[in-house]
Order: sequence, then C-alpha cells, then structure tokens
Amino acid sequence: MLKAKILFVGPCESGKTVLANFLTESSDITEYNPTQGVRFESCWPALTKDSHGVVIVFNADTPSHLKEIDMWYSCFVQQQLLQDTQCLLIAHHKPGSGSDKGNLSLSPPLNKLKLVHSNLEDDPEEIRVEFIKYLKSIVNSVSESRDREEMSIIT
Ligand SMILES: Nc1nc2c(ncn2[C@@H]2O[C@H](COP(=O)(O)OP(=O)(O)O)[C@@H](O)[C@H]2O)c(=O)[nH]1
Ligand SMILES: [Mg+2]
Repeated sequence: MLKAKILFVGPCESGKTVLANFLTESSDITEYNPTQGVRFESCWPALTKDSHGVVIVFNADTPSHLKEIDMWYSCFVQQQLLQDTQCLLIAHHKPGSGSDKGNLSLSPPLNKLKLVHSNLEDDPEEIRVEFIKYLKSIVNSVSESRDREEMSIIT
C-alpha cells in the first residue's frame, strides 16, 4: 500500500476545502485530514514534513491571489526542496466568477508549473481528470524513490 501526502495550500477562501472534498470523493483517496488555516511560519515545518505534493489553489480573478501564490510556491515547494513536477496550480473559478481562462500570465518560475482551471459548475470532469493524472504522477514518483531506497540498501 503506497501512501502519498499531498497538501492543499493557497489564499483564504480560494476554494481549497470545496475542491479537496470534491476531489477526494471522486478519486481513490482514502484518507483526508482537513487542516484548519494555520498561522504562518511556525506551524509549517510540521505540516509540510514528508509531503510528496503541493496543490496551490487560487482565484485567477482576484489580483491579490496572483501576488500571494509566489509566496506559497516559495515556502511550500522551493523551501521544501520539492520538484516543480510535484506542484499543481489550480485556478479555481467559483460560481458566478466567470470562466475566463485567458490572459492568466504568471511570471517565472510559476509559469513553468502545471496549471489547470477548475469550474465545478460548468465542467467538474476537467479538474477531476487532471487531478487524477497529477495523483498518478506523484504516486509513481513515490514508488520510484522507494525502489531506489530499497536498491541502495541491497547494494
Ligand atoms: N457553490 C460553490 N461554492 C464555492 C465553490 N468554491 C468555493 N466556494 C465557496 O467559497 C467559499 C470559500 O471556499 P472554501 O473551499 O471554504 O475556501 P478555502 O478557505 O480555500 O478552504 C465557501 O463559502 C464555498 O462554499 C464552488 O466551486 N462552488
Ligand atoms: Mg478551507
């Protein structure tokens, strides 16, 4: 049984809880620990320990979110020494917020990350499929690194 730990982070009220609930119902995730908003910095090391993936949820139509995601990426991906492939950016569209997928130009290094849009009212299938793809890639990398670890013990 392989276990991968994936964190959902991002600005307040961006839709993390709604998305995590939806995605855990529609995938084979068996364990889901909702974490209340934590005060910055002090709690992070415990929270991020041993995580394999980081999903950053934000609202593309909220300008302050676009500035904030730099910080989430820096703290949860770069400082935890995760690879960019372990990070997924979700531009979440709440009902009534419009579904404009255009002109979302992120600056480096965020523009190298995988970016998907979610709109649970108009197209719930899209984010479900994309998230399962991401989950599979994380699980694969977990099993590969476990194999490597076993190899290094043998030799
Ligand atoms: N109906 C609906 N409400 C949403 C959706 N996404 C976010 N919301 C609402 O927006 C608010 C914030 O969402 P929440 O997931 O709690 O944000 P969080 O702070 O990032 O966990 C809540 O009142 C949600 O009900 C959505 O896709 N559909
Ligand atoms: Mg929440």
